[in-house]
Amino acid sequence: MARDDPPKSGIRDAILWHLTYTLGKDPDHAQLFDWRLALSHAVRDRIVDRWMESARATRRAGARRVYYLSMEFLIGRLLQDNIVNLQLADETQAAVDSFGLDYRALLLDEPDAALGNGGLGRLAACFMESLATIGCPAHGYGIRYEHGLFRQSFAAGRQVEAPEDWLVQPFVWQFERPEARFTLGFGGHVATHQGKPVWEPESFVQSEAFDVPVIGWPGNWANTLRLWAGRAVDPFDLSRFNAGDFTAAAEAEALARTISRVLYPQDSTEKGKRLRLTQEYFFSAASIRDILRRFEGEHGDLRLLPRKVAIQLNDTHPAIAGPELLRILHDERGLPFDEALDITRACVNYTNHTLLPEALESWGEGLFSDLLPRHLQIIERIDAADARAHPDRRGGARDQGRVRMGELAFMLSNRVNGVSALHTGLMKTTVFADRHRLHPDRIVNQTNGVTPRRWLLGCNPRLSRLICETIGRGWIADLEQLQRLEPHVADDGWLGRFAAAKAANKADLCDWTLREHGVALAPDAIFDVQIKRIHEYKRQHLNILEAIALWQAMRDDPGAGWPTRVKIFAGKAAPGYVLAKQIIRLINDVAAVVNADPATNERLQILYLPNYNVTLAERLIPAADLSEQISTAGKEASGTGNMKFALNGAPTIGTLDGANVEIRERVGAENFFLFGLTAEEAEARRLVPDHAGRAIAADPRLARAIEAIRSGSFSPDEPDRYGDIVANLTGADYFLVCSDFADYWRAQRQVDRAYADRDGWARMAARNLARSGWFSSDRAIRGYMQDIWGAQSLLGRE
Ligand code: CJB
Repeated sequence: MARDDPPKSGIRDAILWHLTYTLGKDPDHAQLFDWRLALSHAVRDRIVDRWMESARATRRAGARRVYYLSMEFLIGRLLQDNIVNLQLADETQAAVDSFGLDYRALLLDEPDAALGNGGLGRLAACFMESLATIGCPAHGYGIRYEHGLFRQSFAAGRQVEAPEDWLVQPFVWQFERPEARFTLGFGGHVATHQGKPVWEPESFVQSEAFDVPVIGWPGNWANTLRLWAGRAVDPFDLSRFNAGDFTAAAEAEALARTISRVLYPQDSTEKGKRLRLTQEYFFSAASIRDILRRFEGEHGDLRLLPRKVAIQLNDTHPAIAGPELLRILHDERGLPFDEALDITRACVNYTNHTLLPEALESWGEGLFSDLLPRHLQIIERIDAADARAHPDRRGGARDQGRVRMGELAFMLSNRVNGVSALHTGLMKTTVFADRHRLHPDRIVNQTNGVTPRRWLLGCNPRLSRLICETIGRGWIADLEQLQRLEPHVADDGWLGRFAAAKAANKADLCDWTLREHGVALAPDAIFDVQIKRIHEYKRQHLNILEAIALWQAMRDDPGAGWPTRVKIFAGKAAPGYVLAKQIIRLINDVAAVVNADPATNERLQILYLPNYNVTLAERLIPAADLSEQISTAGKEASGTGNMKFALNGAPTIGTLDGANVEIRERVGAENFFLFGLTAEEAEARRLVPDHAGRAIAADPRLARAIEAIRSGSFSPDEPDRYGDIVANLTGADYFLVCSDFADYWRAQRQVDRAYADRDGWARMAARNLARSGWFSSDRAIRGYMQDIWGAQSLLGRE
């Protein structure tokens, strides 16, 4: 090996080169870690030229750029994704094999970058990948959290949180950009100079940029994900150090770094914390400055901004970007306020991801003016202008001493979108009913999607191989081509291969649970999987109640021919969400009792896997038979896990909620196990006095399952451990667990019967795959490009 340029031709030589010259390791002594970093560098080298060429092409075309602002990018591991998208999988595997290393172990050595909580953050990651695949010039902007979402383990069934430390290892995919630093102000007051308001902040923080290239399939275009880290303006106070106060000398740096230290672990709930608002302003303001710097480097006239810039707010977390842009245009660039407002609104769009009232962000005006005094004044002016334009409006951005970020984002957006047809419809009739009346064209729908590169090609190689052998490779960039599988579903030979791929994936999962968790699963069982954040509206407790009832029924009638079932759960609860944590503990307690029961444990197993993350999802989804999507109708905005399961040939048992509605429409009602109240019926049911009591009285199975929990069958050492859950279920039961139980039980027994006919089941599963093409994030992104951003692909194949 010569110290020459790193070889570009063969990946094998490139790995050896980087091992020697980048890592400084002799192959004879290299650890898995060294090999993985060497491979990552070799792969990264193959992205960079494309990346630079994409940036050049964008500049040449003077094209409109899309800026996706998101507090969360749940990107997971990147090595395999990049290898797959560069079409290097076969060559890389051969090279790694030739070194006598385990390819999968090498890929799994990479830390899982959990810079997000759940669906919202994962959607942002899928969208970045699709933008690159389509060749839409785009930048993602987020925060480079030192600690991503906490690591979850269980102690006696209870969730225990530990800090996540992905950045302890070198993050090969990032490029530090010291030149793109911005100094951002906080606090202080607004002075008047020559009749004009001037914000005089009290303190300053710098934003430092780290760029991660995102390469699309099949390696023709790369965009940038720019993540901001907090840095002190003056990192070190030498005079304090010299005076002997060593800790204080580094205080400014510690404070600044706090901003990008941790991801807030709330999901679908907001905790009004000052640091959270600081994070939101920090990354929004840095991003707006970066956008303006780029624009002004290429164009002179700020009035051109809307033709060159489309900003997407992923939920309200970056909503302060609107007032910040307006502030800079008006206060710093001198545009009249109304013109600055029009330009801002022509650039900005907002995606709403939830209707749950507890998740709609608002900030006390006191905190707001403390941290962002000039922005509060600007919001007052926006609100006043809105009140003048719509004297009959019912509410503004400021209400009872609070700043409501949803209203603000709506007012400052050209388009506002929901994430499934049902959710968008409900936005128009509930949270944004008044706004929709005033602006009937502003709300549009863009049903979510998932990237098929990660969620089929990468995570399910067996099924992908079968698909490629059957219909070629066109589906990878055009997922609707999966329809071409449809005629093969009737072919027994093909169906057998399809079923064999699923069986092999299940066998892999069994090996893994045995190796990692010491749990032997029955490979022939129905793998019934519910993996997502733990939340009352997602109703993991409905699932475990059904498991209890099933266990009781099996004990009553052991000879009834019950099919074998493995119920798999995974998911984290927000650390402060007491009831969600109780649900986790209950599932673990029930699992301990049920799994130890010799009368039933050949037929029913319950497994709660700790530390759910992207990697675990990639492992579980290809091995699933049944997808649990059982939220209370009207509460799950879309769901995206539901799409991943269908795409991997796992039929859904679910309610008419979020994108389940559209999945059922597309895969066919006969290939979907529907149960439960509709959103409308759910609203009506809540008005029925004692609806839970009535449902319990009408269903002895439900009554008995609840009674088992209440009497301490699963917590004999502490019988009233689950008093809160029981009180909730038998009392208000806002999420209608009891009302939906009987129908859920019925649908589950329908699953039992359907699964007994293995060919019938395989056909159903294959039809889920063949009809899921529409749920690609490529389709979703094309929708945004056309209906919201007015953006074009620069790849010349659109
Ligand atoms: N969502 O993950 C989150 N976090 C929130 O704070 C609010 C919503 C989820 O966003 C996904 C992407 O749009 C949706 O599929 C999901 O239904 C929603 O809960």
